[in-house]
Amino acid sequence: MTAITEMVDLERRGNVALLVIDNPPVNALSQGVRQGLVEGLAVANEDPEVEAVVLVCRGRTFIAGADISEFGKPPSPPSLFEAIDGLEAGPKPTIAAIHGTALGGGFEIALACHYRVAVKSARFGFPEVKLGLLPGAGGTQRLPRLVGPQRALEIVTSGNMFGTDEALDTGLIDKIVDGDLTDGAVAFAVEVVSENRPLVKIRDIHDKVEAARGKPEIFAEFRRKIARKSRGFMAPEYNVRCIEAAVNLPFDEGIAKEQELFRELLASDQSAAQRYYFFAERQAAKIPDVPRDTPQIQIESVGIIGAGTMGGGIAMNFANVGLPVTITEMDQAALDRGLAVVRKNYERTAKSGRISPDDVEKRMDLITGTLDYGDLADCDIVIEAVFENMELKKKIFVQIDEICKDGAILATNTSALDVNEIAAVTRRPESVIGLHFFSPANIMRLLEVVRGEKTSDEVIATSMALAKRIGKIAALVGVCRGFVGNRMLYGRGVEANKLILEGAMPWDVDDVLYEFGFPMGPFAMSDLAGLDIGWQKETSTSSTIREVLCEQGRRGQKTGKGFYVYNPETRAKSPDPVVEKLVLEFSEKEGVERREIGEEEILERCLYPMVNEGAKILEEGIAIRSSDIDVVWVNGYGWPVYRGGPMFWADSIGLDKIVARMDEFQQKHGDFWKPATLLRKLADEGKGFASP
Ligand code: T1G
Ligand code: NAD
Repeated sequence: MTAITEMVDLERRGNVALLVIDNPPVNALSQGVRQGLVEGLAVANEDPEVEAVVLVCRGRTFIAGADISEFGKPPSPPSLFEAIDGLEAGPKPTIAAIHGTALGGGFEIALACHYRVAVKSARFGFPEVKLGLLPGAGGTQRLPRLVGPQRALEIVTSGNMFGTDEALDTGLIDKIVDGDLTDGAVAFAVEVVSENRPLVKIRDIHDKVEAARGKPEIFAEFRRKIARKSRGFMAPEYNVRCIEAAVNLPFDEGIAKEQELFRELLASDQSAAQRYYFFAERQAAKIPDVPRDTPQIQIESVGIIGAGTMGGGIAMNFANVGLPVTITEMDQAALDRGLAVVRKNYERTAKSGRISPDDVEKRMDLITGTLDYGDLADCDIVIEAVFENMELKKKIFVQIDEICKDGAILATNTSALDVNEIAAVTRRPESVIGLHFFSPANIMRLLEVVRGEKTSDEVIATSMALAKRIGKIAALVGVCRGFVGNRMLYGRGVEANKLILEGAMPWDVDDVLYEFGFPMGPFAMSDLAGLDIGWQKETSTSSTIREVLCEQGRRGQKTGKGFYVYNPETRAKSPDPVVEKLVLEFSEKEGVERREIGEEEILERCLYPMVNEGAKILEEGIAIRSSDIDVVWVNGYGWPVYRGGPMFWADSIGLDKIVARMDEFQQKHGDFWKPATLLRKLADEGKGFASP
C-alpha cells in the first residue's frame, strides 16, 4: 500500500488498483483527497499490471461531497474537475464502491466512473440546493442522462436522498454487493476486465435528454410545481436551468453553463447564509461544558401527561422511531379525544403515501392511553404537556416525583414558565429539564432544550441525543421568560402592534415580512394560532385591537375572521375593511396621528428588536452562541434559511448600522429601543455576533 497523500492510499489486489480515501468524518473532497485521486489515478494508469481501478472509502461513508468548509476560500488545486475528467477519460475501467452516502461532489465522482457498485444500505443525493448551490462538477449534466430530466429535476431541487432500489433500476449503479464491499468491487472489476466490457461514459448517453428536447412544457410545469416551496430561494431555479441545459445543449456546453450558474450561486449571499446555517445546526449539538462522552440515560420508554394539542404530537415523535409511549389525561373523554387526533394525523399521512396503513397501526399500538399516573412509574422519561398553569404543573411534578423510578427524566413542555421553580418542588431537580416542542409537535423540527440551574450533564446529554433520535434539531437554552424563540418574538409583536397604530395596516406589516421570506407575518400568524390564547372574556377591556376582535368573536382562522377574513372554501385570507376601520378608530382613540410608514421602517422595527433581544440573550448566557439563536429561528419560527437567521442577518447588515438606526428610534419611540450592551460594544468595535 502506498500513501499518495495523507488522505488517499493506493493498494493493489492482483490486476486491480484500489484508491482508498480516508478523510474522516465524511470523506469530504478536501484538497488532500482531490490531489490523492488525481495522482493516484495517474500512478494506476501508468502501471502496466493494473487493468482496472476501484475507488473505495474508509470510515462510515463514501464521499459526502465537496468540503463545504473550503468554500469562500481561495481555490486550492487540483480542482474537482481534474479528478472527474481523469476518472472518466482514463484508459482503464474505473469502478466506484459505495457505502453510506454518496452525496454532491461524491455522487459526481461516482457518476464519472465507468461503473458503480454499492452495498444495499447506500444512499445517493445532490443536497447542494440546501446549501444554496447546485451540483457543480457535472452532476446536472450526467444525472439526467441516466434518470431522465423529470426525475433529475426532482433530485436536484429537493436535495433529498434516495436508495439503491431506485439507483439500480435507473442504472445509477450496476450492482448491489452483498458481504464485504471492497472484495465485491474488486470481483466486479475483474469481471469487467475479463469480459472486456466497455468504458461506459455517461456523457455519451443521450437518449433520455434527447427525448425531452423541444418540450419546454416539462420545465414550465416543473417550475409551477415547485414555485410555492422554493419561494425566495435562488438555487432551485438555477438547478432547473442546468437540467434544461443538459437537455438542450451538447454535453460540454452544458458543463460550461453549469459552471457559470454554479459560480453565480457560490458568490451569492444566499449560499453564504445557507452554508453558515449548515454548520450552525451542527454546532448547536455541541455543549461546551457537557463533554461528548458524558454517560447517557437509556431511553426505551416514554410517558406523556396531557393529550392536548402538544401532548399528542409529542407522542407521535417517539412512536415514529419505535419507542413505546404511555399517555395520560385527566378524564376518559379527553384521552379518547387526544388519541383520536393522533390516529387522524397518522391516517392523513398514510393517505399522502408517506407511511403505510400498516405503519399507522404499528405506531398506534405503541401509544397506550391511561388515566392512572401509576402507569408512568417505569418510564425512562416523562414529558408534561398540560395547561400552561404554574400551580397545576407544580402539582403534577410533585406527583411524578413520587411515582417515577429513580433516574427517570422529568421534563416539561412549558412555553414560558420557570423550569427552576417547577424543578424545585421535586426531590430530584437534577433530573428536571424543559423540552419545548413547537406546534405541530410531530412536524416542527425545533426543540428548545431548557437546562435548569440543577439539571445534570447526563440529563442534558441524554435530551440532546434523544432530540436527534426523533429527528429534531435541538438548541440548548437557559431559563428565562419565553426562552429564546418566544422571548425574541415578543419584541417583534410589540412593534408590529405599534406600527398599525401609527399608520400601517396589519396586512402592510405582514406583506413586508412575507416578502422578506417568512411563511407569514405576525398578524396572519396570530390568526393561525388563535387570537384568544391567553384572552378571557370576563377580563377583556377593549384595550387593544386584539381584545376588541376577540370580543367581536373574531378569534382568527378557526372563526373565519380575525385580523383577516378567510374564504370558507379556500381558506385564503384577505384584508377586511372592518378591521381597517377598527384600526383607524384605535389610532384616533389613542390620539395617534397616522402617517405613511415605508417598508424599510416596517422591516427594521419588526426585526431589530429581535436582534437586540438576541444580544441580551447572549449577554445573559441563555444561549451558548449566536448561531444557536439562528437555529431556533430558522427551525421554529420560519426565518428564511437563505438569510441565515436573525443574528447572521444582523452581521450581514452591520451592527453599527443597526445601532445607529436604533438610536434614532430611541429618540422617537423611547427606551424600548435602547441597544443591548453587547450590541453596542460589538458595533463600536466593528465586530459581529459571529466574530471570534
Ligand atoms: N464538508 C465539510 N464538512 C462536512 C461535510 C462536508 N461536505 N459534511 C459533513 N461534514 C462534517 C459536519 O460539519 C460534522 O462536523 C461532521 O462532518 C459530521 O456531520 C461540487 C458543490 C453526510 C449526511 O451537502 O448531509 O459537493 O460537527 O453531524 O448526521 O457539486 O453530514 O462533527 O465537526 O452532519 O451523520 C454537498 C453534507 C456538498 C452533504 C452525515 N454535500 N453533509 O450526517 O453527520 S457541496 C452535502 C451531510 C458539493 C459539488 C458541490 C451530512 C451527512 P462536526 P453530521 P450525520
Ligand atoms: P391543550 O389545552 O391543548 O392541552 C392540555 C391538555 O392537558 C388537555 O387535554 C387537558 O385535558 C390536559 N390536562 C390538564 N390537566 C391535566 C392533568 N392533571 N393530568 C393529565 N392531563 C391534564 O394545551 P397545549 O396547547 O397542548 O399546551 C400544553 C403545554 O404545552 C402548555 O404548557 C403550553 O404552554 C405548551 N406549549 C404549547 C404550544 C402550542 O402552540 N399550543 C407550543 C409549545 C408549548
